[in-house]
Amino acid sequence: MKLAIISDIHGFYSNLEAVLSQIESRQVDQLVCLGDVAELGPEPHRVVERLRKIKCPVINGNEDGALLSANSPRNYPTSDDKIIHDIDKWGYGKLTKEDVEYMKGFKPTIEIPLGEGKNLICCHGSPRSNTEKITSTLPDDQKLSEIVAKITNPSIIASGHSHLQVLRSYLGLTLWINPGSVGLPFLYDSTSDMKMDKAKFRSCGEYALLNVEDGKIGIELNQEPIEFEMITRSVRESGMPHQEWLLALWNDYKKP
Ligand SMILES: [Mn+2]
Repeated sequence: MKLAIISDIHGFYSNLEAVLSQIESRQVDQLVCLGDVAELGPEPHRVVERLRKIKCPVINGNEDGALLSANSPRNYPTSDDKIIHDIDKWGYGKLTKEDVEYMKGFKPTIEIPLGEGKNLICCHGSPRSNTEKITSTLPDDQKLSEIVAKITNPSIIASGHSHLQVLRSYLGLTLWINPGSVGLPFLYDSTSDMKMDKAKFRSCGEYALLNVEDGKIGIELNQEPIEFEMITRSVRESGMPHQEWLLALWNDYKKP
């Protein structure tokens, strides 16, 4: 059985297309998305429509909730928070009724049987919260075992949210995978809070492939290069607010 895991597309349709075409060439049996599909990027509707049409099961990410509630008032602790809210309101306005209904059906967790008693638990942050961040540098196995305490027999856990690829084992038994981010892969681990003024993104689309055969598990963490030009073009043609603010978050950005 071959599974593809994607996460954190954030409205970057050309990244999604590049990643999906790689995945298609690998003839996978199933695709799953760990959430944060449309918020912040230039093409929220096209991303949601694409996932909807291929009937991709999707986890409810924290930013999926933020996008769906974009018309509610928010506090702005920093000036970036106001900018992000402007973009969220614009993005929500681009979604169709069908998109919104589809997004409301996103699940907190999805469990996929892998055969021979093994299973894959998919979530956005952790199985208990879509804002809990599991990175490769999270220090202790104790914390991980507490996080999964209520889960019976986890073989593999896949989570997104940190936009950083992870493969780690804990207690010698269970594997934790993060496929990274399709639309906004971080250049480095900002282990404190994910503040946008510290963020830098790379021009690539990340995803994971999971191969399970005769009880053996193989995992690939992949990075598909994306032309920064293509990202720039999609942002500038979108009509979205705060375009230069957004593009300046890329490592490749040069002022026009
Ligand atoms: Mn995200």
